[in-house]
Amino acid sequence: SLDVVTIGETMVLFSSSDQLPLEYVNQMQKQIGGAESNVAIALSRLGFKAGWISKLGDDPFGRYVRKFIRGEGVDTSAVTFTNQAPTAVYFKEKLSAEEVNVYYYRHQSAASLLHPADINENYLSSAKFLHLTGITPALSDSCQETIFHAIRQAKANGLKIVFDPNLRFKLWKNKDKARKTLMEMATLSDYILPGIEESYFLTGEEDYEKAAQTLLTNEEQTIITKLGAEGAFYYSANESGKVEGFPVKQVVDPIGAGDGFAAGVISRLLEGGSIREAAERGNAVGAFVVQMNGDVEGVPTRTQLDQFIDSENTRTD
Ligand code: KDG
Repeated sequence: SLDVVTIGETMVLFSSSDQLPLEYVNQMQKQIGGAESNVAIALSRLGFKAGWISKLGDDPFGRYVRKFIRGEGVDTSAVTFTNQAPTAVYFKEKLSAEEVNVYYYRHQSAASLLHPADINENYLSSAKFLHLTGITPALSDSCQETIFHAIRQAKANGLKIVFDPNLRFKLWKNKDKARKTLMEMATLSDYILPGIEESYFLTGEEDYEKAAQTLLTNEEQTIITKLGAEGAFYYSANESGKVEGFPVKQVVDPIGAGDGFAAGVISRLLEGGSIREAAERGNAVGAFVVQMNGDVEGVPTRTQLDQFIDSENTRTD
């Protein structure tokens, strides 16, 4: 049985250690990136059992992606391969530590062929949480159907749904469609983890507390809004509050921080922690991720995380 199941596309990622416009970069390194597998890998490093559902091309990149994710201890038994489409690739352009652009080569990729039949109900129902992001429904119509199908199965089997809007304008044909689809997913979710700008986009508000109130559409839900270095704001029918961010020595690569945050939140909820503790854990994991190159390389192990939190709690300066 699993603690968490997640569904989404993972791409091979090429990036350069040089801070240069991509057109002048000559050497690149090969890594992987995919919001949902980033979360699964992070949960696995923190000691939980995560399963990742996806489709990969029957090609060297597909095999590389599966090997990497499986090597991190994530269950990949529900991943399928197709020879109808290739594994997606993406390129990261780093102009400065904070200014990072991404270029996708993922249109009609293998994962865009994900279909409701790729979700095995027995597999899904063995987990306690289903983690989803707003990236997957933007990939294709069949991906969107797959996500809503999974949501129905999760609800029928008593799983809690954690939703990260992960708004990617490059993938959506228009903003109204993006807003409508992401709001529909939010309404069906138990935990919604928007970034501050995403919460504004979805609700039309310009204040994160008001935006969180608007995102809450039923009494059972919890909103945790990521405020970057400022920490996080949590809001539910019974409680609300703000937690401080952890100090970060140097931001090296911000991509993947939100996924680390989601994994931190879910890990604490799995331990029976409070919403406030979950938000704190999310911040701690996010702080690790931004201090290392790569989308997932910076995620701490359980031991590293515990040491970091202990040292923060005993800090006297
Ligand atoms: O959250 C980080 C992800 O955005 C990154 O790993 C790649 O999944 C990705 C995407 O679609 O941008």
